[in-house]
Amino acid sequence: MSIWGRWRGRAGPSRLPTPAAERFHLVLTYYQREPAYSLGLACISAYVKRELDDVSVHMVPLFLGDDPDEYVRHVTALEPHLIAVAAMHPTWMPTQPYLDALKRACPVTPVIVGGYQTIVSPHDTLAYPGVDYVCLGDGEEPMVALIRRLRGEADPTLAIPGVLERTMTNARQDATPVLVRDLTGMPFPDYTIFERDGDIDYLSPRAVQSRSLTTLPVVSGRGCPYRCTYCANTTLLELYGGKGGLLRKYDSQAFVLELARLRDRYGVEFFQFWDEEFVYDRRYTDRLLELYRDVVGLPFSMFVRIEGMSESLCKHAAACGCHTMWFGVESGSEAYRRTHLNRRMSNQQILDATATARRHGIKLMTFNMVGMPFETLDDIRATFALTRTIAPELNVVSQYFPLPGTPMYEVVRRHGLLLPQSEEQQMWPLGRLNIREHDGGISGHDMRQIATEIMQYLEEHTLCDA
Ligand code: B12
Repeated sequence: MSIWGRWRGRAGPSRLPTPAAERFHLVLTYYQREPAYSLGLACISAYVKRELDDVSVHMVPLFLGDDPDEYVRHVTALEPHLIAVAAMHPTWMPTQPYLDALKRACPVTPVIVGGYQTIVSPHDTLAYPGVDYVCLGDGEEPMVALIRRLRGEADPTLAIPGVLERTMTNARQDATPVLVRDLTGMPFPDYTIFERDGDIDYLSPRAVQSRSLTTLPVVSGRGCPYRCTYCANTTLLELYGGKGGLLRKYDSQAFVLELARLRDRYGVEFFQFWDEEFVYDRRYTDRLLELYRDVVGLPFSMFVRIEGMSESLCKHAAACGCHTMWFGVESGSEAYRRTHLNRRMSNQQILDATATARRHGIKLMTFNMVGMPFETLDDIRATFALTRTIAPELNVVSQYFPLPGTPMYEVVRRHGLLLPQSEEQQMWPLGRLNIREHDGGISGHDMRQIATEIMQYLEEHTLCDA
């Protein structure tokens, strides 16, 4: 009796592999406006490959404007036994037409969706035709359990922890999200799934560092201790029972050796640390940076909060190769930040921190949001006055987008400012409000006006390395 057999034919929608094929084909896919890594899927791939034999993992990214038929041809050619979709709230709607096309082409191939969309809105996602399973938290263990189930190695009548499934009655579902509590036992993300002819340079995320450098995003851990009202991290803090549960780190020694391996494997010339907040644990970060300097020795960038940009941190980071610090300003109005964003730093603190970084030769990339609820034209003018003073090498401006599960989403919903979501919204240019016009907020007309000025500023003031 082959390993596949005991529960053959009783599972939900599935296309069990014939004994001859034996290998289980897992297709990972995610929608992005422009080419970008999905570290979430890379972590899942690494764990599935470590825990299960006979599984082939294929990545089929989906980009804005991709032809659905071409995409379906690409996916079906891989003869998937399971299709795993990563989705954020803003990318879920644009993903749907491709899911529809997939389901028309291979109706019995099961589809699981995971990521922030399902962490925040699991039932809405499961209700979408063509979705068979949704993952409620971290995906590593649930994916292994689901593959075992689909291969007939687990009792299909038993619920899979952390997974909701369409064909199972709610009563029997185990809706407890499975959370990776300790990263030190987990494999590092599997970047091979992004390779094209053994190369990954085509995905190098551009920022302030030179466009010619092979750049790789990495994370030394997961989680952020802060509760900014517009960010999904607040949802994660609830999910993990506070920062004690959410903040996790890889073993620093093992992590640095992994970076050295990736450097040599892919000819990496620059690392971007994509940890939401890289320095909240100074003892860990200081040790990691020393090891990094001695073992890896490449320039890098990091996400950091203003409060973390102290003299000692900037001095140490610069000495270890820090090229750029990325941080959120979001709004230049102290009052708006304090009242609406739960961000209490003063403008003077922001200016002192950026001066400290500059003194140590560190470049700056800042993030602003515009079009937020109860944000006035004067507030946005204050944002750009402060940005001009900071004069970052690169300033990224996003049009505020209400994210379900965040405190600010509740404010928008409570005040009746939600707009019906549309696929096109993804493509809306900066300057088009993603919420209804309202008293005390900027008008649509003024938003378009100031957006033109912002784009002009960005054109004239973006100073990326040649
Ligand atoms: C790195 C990052 C990016 C990167 C890469 C995004 C990507 N493809 O993953 C870039 C810079 C491209 C990016 C862009 C954007 N981002 Co971003 N980003 C992040 C960040 C900082 C870290 C995400 C990460 O890699 N975590 C580490 C990995 C290992 O964890 P993970 O992704 O959570 O994956 C685990 C689970 O979620 C789950 N899982 C994930 N995918 C799947 C799939 C399946 C099938 C399963 C079963 C499980 C599963 O298992 C994984 C392993 O345990 C988060 C902040 C945060 N708090 O996480 C914001 C975050 C994800 N981004 C967010 C947003 C809104 C965006 C933008 C829309 C912003 C904008 N307006 O442009 C754009 C979207 C771009 C686009 N549409 O193309 C939001 C999403 C919120 C939401 N409710 O959807 C977050 C949470 C930040 C926030 N402000 O709230 N982002």
